[in-house]
Amino acid sequence: KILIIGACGQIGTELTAKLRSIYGTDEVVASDVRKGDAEFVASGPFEVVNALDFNQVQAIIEKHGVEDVYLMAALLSATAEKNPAFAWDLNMNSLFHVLNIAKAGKIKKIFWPSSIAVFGPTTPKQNTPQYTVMEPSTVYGISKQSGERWCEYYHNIYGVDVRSIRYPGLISWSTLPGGGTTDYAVDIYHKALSDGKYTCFLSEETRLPMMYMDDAIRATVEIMQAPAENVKIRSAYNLSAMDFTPEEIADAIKKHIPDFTIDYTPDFRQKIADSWPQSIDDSSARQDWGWKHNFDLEAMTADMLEHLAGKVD
Ligand code: VAH
Repeated sequence: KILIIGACGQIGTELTAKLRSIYGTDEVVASDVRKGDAEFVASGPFEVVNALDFNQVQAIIEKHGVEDVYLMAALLSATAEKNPAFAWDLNMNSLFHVLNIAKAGKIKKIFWPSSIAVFGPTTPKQNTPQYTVMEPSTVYGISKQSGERWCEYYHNIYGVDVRSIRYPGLISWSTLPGGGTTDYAVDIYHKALSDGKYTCFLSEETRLPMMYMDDAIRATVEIMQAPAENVKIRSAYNLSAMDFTPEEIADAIKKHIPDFTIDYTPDFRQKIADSWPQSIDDSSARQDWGWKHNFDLEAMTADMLEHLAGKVD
């Protein structure tokens, strides 16, 4: 059995659907701190679980005979800056609970998401290597860097099989993002269809590593299905697909919606974006477990607009 904690989130929702399509609905228990949308909750086994409550998490794992846990609950970069203490508590202690339950032998495999937010202003910004200077300047980035250190420690010292990926900004049509700095790259498609224009909270030349959700979900499944001996890095793997600026994604949209216009009013999230890399070297993931991306900016834009065209109010 598989348990997804944080199943109602931007990644969790699509990850639940994908894992159920692979392993069968009844094999995948979705959980979140509160019930998500009724249709999703009714789509298969669902439990209300507070990721910060050790006993609740352990009880659900024992009740369902869970072997693999995907811990997707976290506060993302922008929200975490407004709530540092809670962000540290949720992002770190939820991880400790799952690592300790695995250390006790009650879980076989853990997936825990890291992020390019582990890199900071002193990190080389172009083609950022797997191993480099990492001085994250956001609460979220600090929690993800610390989490990576603990994942590697629990693997090396206690033999816990935990696997992790440094996700870039993720873009999906079926789920709205939750409080990230890269959320503009989702909002822009919705606004292009509903208003024909978009006011971007990052400046036009802000280049960031990005990935279509289809690719991110497939990478998550592939690293978890990889033979343990192939997962040589137990902190977290760099992962990449593309990088673009708000101006470049706007130009890609204009090819489908010629009258679309964009303007820029950078806010507090500009400082967060400026601390992150512009492009990522993910050669280790490609070498160790055969990672390769499918979607580039043009393919993502066509797929996003096609799916959203019928959906946007
Ligand atoms: C965020 N979407 O913006 C997340 C992600 C690299 C960005 O970690 O916080």
